Amino acid sequence: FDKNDDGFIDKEEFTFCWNHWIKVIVRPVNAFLIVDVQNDFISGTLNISKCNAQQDGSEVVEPINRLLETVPFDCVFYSLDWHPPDHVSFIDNVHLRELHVSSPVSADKAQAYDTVVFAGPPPMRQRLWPRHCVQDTWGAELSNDLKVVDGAVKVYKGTNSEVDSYSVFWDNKKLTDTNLSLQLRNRGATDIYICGLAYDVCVGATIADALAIGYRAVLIDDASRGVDLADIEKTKATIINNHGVIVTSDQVLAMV
Ligand code: VGL
Ligand code: ZN
Repeated sequence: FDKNDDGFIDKEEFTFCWNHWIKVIVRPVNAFLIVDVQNDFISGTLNISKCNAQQDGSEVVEPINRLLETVPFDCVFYSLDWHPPDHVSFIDNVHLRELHVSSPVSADKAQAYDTVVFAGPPPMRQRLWPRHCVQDTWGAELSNDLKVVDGAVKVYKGTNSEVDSYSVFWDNKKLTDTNLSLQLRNRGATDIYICGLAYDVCVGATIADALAIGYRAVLIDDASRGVDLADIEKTKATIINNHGVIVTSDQVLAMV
């Protein structure tokens, strides 16, 4: 600071600098994470509208596009469920691996959406799904209607045949990090806005990890659709209990 004739710091200059720096210091760095808005979940083999909650996955596209066009997020991430053909979560692969004696269902009786226990070691609980989001297939592509902004980063998960990955941060056994946490750290992110498919599966697991890491995490309710109504309610309760925030896309738009 320049000193005045009386030897004191100029008050106007000090106030200007303080106001500038305090804004820099407390300014949030907002990341937008769009989870698994892929063809298979909307109209393909794991079409969530055929699941218990009967929600239409395509309905997330419009609010997400509106947010992308209106809100100046500091960084945007798109995650993709990206499985190899022999992935452990596919019902038609259940015979490829041995089940543990404690498995509630045998390989011969198992159907899509059942939970089994694979032998391991260690034993591993796994919900079985129809074959979906196989790498480099149409079903794994992002919805054609979804806006993809310049400079956005794509994060691929579920690429290890032997372990499923619901969270965009880590696989279900926390063996491997997807690189999302490093990318968020590099950008100095403080707040993460999360939405997409499926509310009670990958969106829920991702926001739980974001909160556990210590991010301020915000779930955009009307930009998410899920599989099971009871599980969606459990997901919301977990978010609230862990000091996350649930908002509508209109509330996010109103902040601009
Ligand atoms: C998902 C089931 C299986 C999801 C991924 O993206 O929510 N759900 N794989
Ligand atoms: Zn999957």
